[in-house]
Amino acid sequence: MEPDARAEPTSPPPALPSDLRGDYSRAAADFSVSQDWDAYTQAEHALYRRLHARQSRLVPLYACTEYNRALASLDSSIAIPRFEEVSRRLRAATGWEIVAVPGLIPDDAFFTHLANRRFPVTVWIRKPEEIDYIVEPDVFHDFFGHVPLLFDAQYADHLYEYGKGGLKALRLNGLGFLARLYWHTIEFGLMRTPEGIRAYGAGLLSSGGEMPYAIDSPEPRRVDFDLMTAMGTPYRIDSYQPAYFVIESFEQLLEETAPDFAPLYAQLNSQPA
Ligand code: HBI
Ligand code: FE
Repeated sequence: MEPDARAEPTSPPPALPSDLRGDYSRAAADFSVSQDWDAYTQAEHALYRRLHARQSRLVPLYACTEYNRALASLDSSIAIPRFEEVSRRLRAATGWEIVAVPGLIPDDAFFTHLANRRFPVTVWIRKPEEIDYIVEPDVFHDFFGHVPLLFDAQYADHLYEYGKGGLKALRLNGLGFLARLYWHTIEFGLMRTPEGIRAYGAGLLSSGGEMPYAIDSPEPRRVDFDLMTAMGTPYRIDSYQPAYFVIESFEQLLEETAPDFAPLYAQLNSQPA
């Protein structure tokens, strides 16, 4: 018997980890904060420039054309970007904007922002000793990894639909499956292009090591994107992925994630863990 789709989720969405490093004390109810751009130090801008220069050498070789085209139009290499300035251009391009946040925010707040075409971007930047790896998303991961593709209409539309789907998933106990979909696409997705396999996932685009690894190494599996397989595949948060999902285009991603996910959640929830 199909579980009642209206059934309350067995457990509330996981609360935020307790030891987050951002300052949540000044956050509004929707977890937005002011970016306070003048508070960034020269050292922080210099670290941002260092990260931007490192990835700017890699993305022409490893990132998809849509990303490189959008990044080229953002003169964001010389300092931590002013979110409001980028939002003005983003609104004109795809109707999206940046919302400054203190770091990871609860799922319902996160999805509500996406469902209103607002992308949460963390305001703080990592420490120099974290240049190669950081657990929580910082301003470099969020801005360099996620923001440029918001200028691509099909990618932006997918993320908007994803946000609305997320709000529904919270009610249908499908959050874990949707988080996997996000992880295997928006964070670590690959795309097949005429020039070969290229990265579009933010976790790859902002990483010095994993982007070349995901594309060049014989180690990981690279599997054609399939919605149910992606939602059924757990992801690793503290190591490179053992498998990466490959889409043909953002159009395919938009089309494949258009259907109502409720029956898929029911099917996935009824599968052995
Ligand atoms: N919060 N700021 C921020 N950024 C994220 O990517 C994020 C989040 N909260 C929840 C979350 N991602 C995931 O749970 C969803 O992608 C499923
Ligand atoms: Fe991210």
